[in-house]
Amino acid sequence: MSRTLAVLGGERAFAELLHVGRPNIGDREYLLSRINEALDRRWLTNHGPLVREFEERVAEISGVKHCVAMANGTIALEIAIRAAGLTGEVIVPSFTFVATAHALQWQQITPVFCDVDPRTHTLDPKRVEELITPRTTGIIGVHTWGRPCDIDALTALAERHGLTLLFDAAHAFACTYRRKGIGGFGLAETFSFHATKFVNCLEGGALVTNDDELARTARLKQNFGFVNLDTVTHVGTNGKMNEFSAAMGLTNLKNLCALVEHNRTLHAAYREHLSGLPGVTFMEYDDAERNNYQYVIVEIDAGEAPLTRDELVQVLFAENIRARRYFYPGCHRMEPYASMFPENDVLLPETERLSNRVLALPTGETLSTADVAKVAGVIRDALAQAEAVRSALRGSASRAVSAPPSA
Ligand code: T4K
Repeated sequence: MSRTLAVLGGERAFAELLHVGRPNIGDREYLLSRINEALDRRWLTNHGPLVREFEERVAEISGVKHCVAMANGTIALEIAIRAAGLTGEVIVPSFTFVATAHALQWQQITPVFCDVDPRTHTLDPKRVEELITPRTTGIIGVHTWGRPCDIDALTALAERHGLTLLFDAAHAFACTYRRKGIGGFGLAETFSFHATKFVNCLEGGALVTNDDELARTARLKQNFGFVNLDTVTHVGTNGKMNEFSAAMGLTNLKNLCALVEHNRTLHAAYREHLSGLPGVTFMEYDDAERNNYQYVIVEIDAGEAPLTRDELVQVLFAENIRARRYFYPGCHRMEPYASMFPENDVLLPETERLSNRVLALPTGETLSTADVAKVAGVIRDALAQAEAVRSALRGSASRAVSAPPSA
């Protein structure tokens, strides 16, 4: 029996806000005991024992030689870019979180935006090749939603043109590509362990690599360039992770299998409840690989679905379900890039299309399969009553409904 939607005057489906990216906390006793250890030691940052343990675990799970834990995913990317010696122009997708582009522009390197493959949402290698110029020094692929880029094609392309290949693996910790851990591809890869990621360090990130020299340089750059107490050999910054962050990360890692399994169960539940809806495409993961299932992504086709993605967002917000329009708009529509490259609106058709179709739904430790059934039920009901919903959104009721945020 369907309930009355909040936009049509019914009760909200959830009394409290349901977020995409609600932090996973895990075993609080364990977390507090690890924090207490650090307090007892009075060793709070600067490559302390908890950070070293976290680095070892991340390297082991990713199957790589080196992990340098960082203060966040953005600085991990900035340091990877700098340690790899990138300059001039670097090819990146526009369909990504803006940190990927900013990490370049912050260092006076021009991000050259490339379109994505509409099936995979990741860099289209054919389009990448068209953008290579004499100023190009590298390519940064993004394993969007934890689904790996076409790594083989990008690796071959980078080798053919003598370019450095890096991966922004912010979404892809604990995933594999051809059964090999994400982390070991390109010259280096970077993870984000932000509070909203399925393994979180409050704020945190990591650079992972099998390259000894890159790891050494990255570690120096992360710590002001100090090689010992008094000697500085590199321009550096402060990108260090602190001990409390590592304690949070270790707490999530202790629970890693259960976290992934829970995400997988919720993902499967969404798939079941959302199947067969007109104009709604559910993003699948390749079950032959290891995935973290941390994103539940649907695409709403404005031509086929009775409501647009943005109308659905308004319906969901009214129910206290904070579904997110990742990545809307594409980076090329954000400043300074929109002014730098006004022509990108027409040069990136797939990015434009995706950024108007994609919707991220809540998942993670704080949700149950019953919650998923409720969220999916709202989507089903809204699509089934599209005409009434649309006129409510247009009419007086819409004034009471929070509009989706503009970015
Ligand atoms: N590359 C890629 C591809 C990335 O996706 C990201 C980050 C990066 C690089 C950079 O990594 P970091 O430097 O961030 O480590 C969120 C995250 O802030 C961001 O880390 C993430 N990607 C991006 C995809 O999503 P916002 O601005 O959309 O959402 P935010 O942080 O406001 O949080 C989302 C929701 O989560 C909120 O509505 C409320 C809830 N929330 C958030 C926090 C922080 C909580 O319930 N508790 C919390 O503590 O960026």
